[in-house]
Amino acid sequence: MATTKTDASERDGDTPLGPLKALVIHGPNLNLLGTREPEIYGTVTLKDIDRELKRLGAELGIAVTTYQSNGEGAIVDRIQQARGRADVILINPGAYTHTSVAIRDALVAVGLPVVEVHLSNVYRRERFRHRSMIADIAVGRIMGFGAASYYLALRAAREIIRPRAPAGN
Ligand code: CA2
Repeated sequence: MATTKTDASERDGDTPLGPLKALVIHGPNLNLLGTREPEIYGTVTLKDIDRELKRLGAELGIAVTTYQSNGEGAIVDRIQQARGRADVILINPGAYTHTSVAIRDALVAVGLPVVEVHLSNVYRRERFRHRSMIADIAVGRIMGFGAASYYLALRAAREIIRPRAPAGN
């Protein structure tokens, strides 16, 4: 008899599948969250955000891996490593959003759907923050909701990543 599956780790009828995989990348200075400039970036720490992303991911059937680096090259390396290992990339490239052709090129090369995330609404800030090097290659952008931008982005990711076919298909 057919059963109704509500567990997101068992999609497509009765075939058990592994959870979808999201890689969340935080760019430079985001390790300082919660310790400086709370009026712009809030009081939540990056550790808090990562913990909530993993908890929410478990609820949504998404295995969440998080990564933070202050280095452009390190971020490029991490994006390249995601090929075949992640289904979607959520990225807040921090200040590199506005400058980095290298991060853009890596995201294009890896070919995974990308959700661009920002804590602040960059359009309410200085003009140089209005330009994003990845806006046009992202599936979508979520900004302005503080830490909740990440959680909304994870929910958005759940909508855009197609279930993988069962092994052998
Ligand atoms: O709003 C965002 O998420 C940004 O990506 C944050 C970047 C900024 O350069 C972008 O224009 C918008 C800056 C991240 C710096 O994070 C800090 C956190 C606490 C204290 C100081 C910096």
